[in-house]
Amino acid sequence: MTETNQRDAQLIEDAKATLVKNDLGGYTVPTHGLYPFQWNWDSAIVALGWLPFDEPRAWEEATSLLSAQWKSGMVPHVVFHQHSDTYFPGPDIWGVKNIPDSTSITQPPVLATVIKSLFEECKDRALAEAQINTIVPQLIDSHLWWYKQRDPENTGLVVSYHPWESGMDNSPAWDAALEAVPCVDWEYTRRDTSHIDASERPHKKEYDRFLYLVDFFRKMNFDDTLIYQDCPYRVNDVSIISILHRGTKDLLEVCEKIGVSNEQTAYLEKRLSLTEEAIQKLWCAETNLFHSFDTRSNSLCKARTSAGLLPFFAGLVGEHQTQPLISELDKWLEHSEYAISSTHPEDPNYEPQRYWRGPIWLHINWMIALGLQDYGFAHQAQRITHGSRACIYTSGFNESFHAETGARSGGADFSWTAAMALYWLL
Ligand code: 9YW
Repeated sequence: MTETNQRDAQLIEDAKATLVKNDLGGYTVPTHGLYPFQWNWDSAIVALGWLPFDEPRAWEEATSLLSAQWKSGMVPHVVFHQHSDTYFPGPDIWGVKNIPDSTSITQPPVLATVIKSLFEECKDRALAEAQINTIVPQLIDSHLWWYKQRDPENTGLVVSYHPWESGMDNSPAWDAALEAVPCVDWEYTRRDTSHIDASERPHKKEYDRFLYLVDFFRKMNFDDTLIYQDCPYRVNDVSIISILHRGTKDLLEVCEKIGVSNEQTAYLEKRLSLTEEAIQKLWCAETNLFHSFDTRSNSLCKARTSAGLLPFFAGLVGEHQTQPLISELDKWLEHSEYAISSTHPEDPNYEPQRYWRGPIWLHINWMIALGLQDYGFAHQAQRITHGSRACIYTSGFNESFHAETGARSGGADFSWTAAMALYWLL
C-alpha cells in the first residue's frame, strides 16, 4: 500500500466511525453537543455517507427525517426526536406540538437529489424498490408544498422566511434583509458559544432577529398564508431555488423510471419552466454572479457568496452567463489552495473564520462541482474536488474549514463532512 492509500484507508475508517458515533438510532446528529437533533439537509447528505457501507441505514436516515413531515407537505428543518438541553432554541421556544416534535421552518430540499442517487446506486435492488415507492409520494408532497406555499403568486421563485432555512445562517447575503427585522424583546442564553468560540459564530444582533422570527411564526399559528403576507423577512434565496430546481428534476426522473405520471408530476414540470424564466431576475452583470433577492426591499442581496454558483447544480445557468461566471469562479479559486469559500474573498464582508461569512463547506463544494461537471467544466470540478480533499487531509472532519488555511472551523467530528469524505472524496 502506498502512503496515500494508507492514509485514505485510515480516513475511511475514521469517517465511518464518525457516522457511527453520531448515530442516535435511525438518525444521525450533525455532531454531539452543538447540534443534538436531526437536521434536514444534514441528514440528506449523511444518507450518502451511509450508502457505501450500510445501505439499509442510508434509507433509514431519509425515512426518519420524512417521519416528521407535516400534513402540509413541509419537511422541517430540525426534528427533536429526543430531549437535549445543549442547544438553543429548543422545542419549547418553537412551540410546535407534533409527533415527532420539530421546528416550524424548513431547509434546502437536497433530499430528492440524494434519493435519486440512493435509488440508482443501491446494490440491494429489492431494498431500493421497496423504499422508493414509499418515499416518492412524500417527496412529491414536499415539492408541491414548496411551490404552492412558498410561491403562491407563481413568480417562479420560492421564498424563504428565515436565514436558518437557507442553512447559511449568517451569510452576508442576509445582512440588509435581516436589519429590517425587529429584535426579540426577551432575554435568552445562547448555547452555541459555549461549544464554539464566539469568533466563529453569528453575532447577537443576528440571533436577536432569528428569534424574533421564530416568535413571529408561532404568533401566526404557523399559517402559511399569513406568514407569506406579513413575514418581515422574505427572500428569494438563490441556493434554495437552485437546490429545489435540481431536486424537482431528479424527482421527476425517478418518477419516470418507476412509472409515476399524474397531475402532480405534470404540475411540477410546469413549475420547472417558470423557474427557468424567472431565474434571470437573480443574475447580476456587475458581479457576474447570481444573487438572492429581498422581496421586501425589492433589491438584490448584493453580497458575493457561493450560493451564487449553485445555479450550475440546478442547470439554470444560461449561455450568456456561463463564461462570465466561470471567470469569476477562476478568480475566486486563486485566493485559496483549498476550495470555494462561502463568501468571496474580495467581498467587503468576508471573514475567513466566521461560519457562513467565509469558511469552506464541503457539501456546497460538492454541489458546485457536480454542476460544473454537468456543464463540461471538468477542470474546475476537479480543482474543487482536490481542494476539498485537501481540507480533510489538513484538518479532518470538521463542520467547515478556514477559507485560507484549511484549518478546522466550527464543530468537530461532523457528520456531513465525514459523509462527503466517504461518498465523494475518498
Ligand atoms: C444553527 C446543522 C446545522 C446546519 C446549518 C448550519 C447550522 C444551526 O448547523 O445551523 O443553530 O446555527 O448553518 O446549515 O444544517 O449542521
